Amino acid sequence: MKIVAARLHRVRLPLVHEFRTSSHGKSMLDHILVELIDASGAVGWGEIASPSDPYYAPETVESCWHIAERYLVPAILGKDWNRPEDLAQLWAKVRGNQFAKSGFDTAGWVLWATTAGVPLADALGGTRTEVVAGVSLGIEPSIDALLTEVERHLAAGYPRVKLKIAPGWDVEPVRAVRAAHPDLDLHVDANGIYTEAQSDQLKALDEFNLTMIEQPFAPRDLLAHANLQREIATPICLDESVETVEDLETALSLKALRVLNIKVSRMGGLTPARAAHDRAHSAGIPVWCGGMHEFGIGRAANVALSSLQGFSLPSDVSASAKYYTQDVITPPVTATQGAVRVPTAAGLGHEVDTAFIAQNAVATIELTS
Ligand code: OSB
Ligand code: MG
Repeated sequence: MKIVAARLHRVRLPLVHEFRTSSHGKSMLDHILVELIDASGAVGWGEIASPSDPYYAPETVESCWHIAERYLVPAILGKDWNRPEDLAQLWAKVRGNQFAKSGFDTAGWVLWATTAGVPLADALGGTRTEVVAGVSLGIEPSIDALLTEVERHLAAGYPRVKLKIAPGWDVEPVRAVRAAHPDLDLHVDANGIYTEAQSDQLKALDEFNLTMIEQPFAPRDLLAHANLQREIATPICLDESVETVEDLETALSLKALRVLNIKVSRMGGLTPARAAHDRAHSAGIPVWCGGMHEFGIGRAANVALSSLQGFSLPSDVSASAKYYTQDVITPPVTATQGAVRVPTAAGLGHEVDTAFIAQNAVATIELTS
């Protein structure tokens, strides 16, 4: 296959409900949609779901646009390739910048699966026909407001709830949610905000029967995670710490995790995300697919990835409607009683709504070979 043209669309959508984590708060999001066109005219779409600020990872929407326009598009235009796994070779000289790469890797997979006439999930080797969705709830203005949010999502059928925590918003909200829902599959995510000196606050969470504590410490501080894991029964899950399969290998040998959150964006695409799944699965580590508030294109890719066997825990693949009133794909991703059906149509399995994208684009460029 040969990419002859690429378009980047920076699309802005308002969020249904403001989302706040230990590191940032947002009421609208700009994601970059990557449209790759091959010599036969076939199209593959991908999504760069970088937050606008460098608070989750070092990348921003602007850095992604720059890397995409200046390095990634030129690396692939006019080059021959056979399988989506081959694409990464073309941009191998570009270090890091996983969010930017992820949009291109995903677009390559979608283009390949579309051309081959197979669903994206099948192309990846997925076997599940349906994936279980969990919700991620941000830091709320009060415990009552949080309890209301939990109720609302349980009523919608989601079987797992993850709560964002931060110093000052940890033991008390968790105690309140656990008291109201003794059997709920509940976990917390600190987005790396605690220091090892604050470990006592995290140990205090051990009594609430949480499914996991996600990324308590800074991304590079694998030793702190290993130290805490030795002292608590609750499994530690890594998110920000694992950007490459080599990071996972290091974390495994340090026993710094018992669960892995795999994000397509954070790892640089479906190819490395699948490799991380394979490695974790062989090490007996359960995985789930994390989200970055993806628009429909990235969301559908997450659903396809979650159809792989090792994704045995609920993934952040809630319905588009949790975040957006209208999505860039039709139909949007929907969940029924907390489960999302894996599409059986070729490629992404959803139509891309190019008119809606054009209406909401704040910048577009086209590059050709
Ligand atoms: O750590 O999982 C995270 C959103 C932005 C930055 C970091 C995270 C998140 C989420 C989003 O939790 C969950 C979703 O997309 O459903
Ligand atoms: Mg996380």
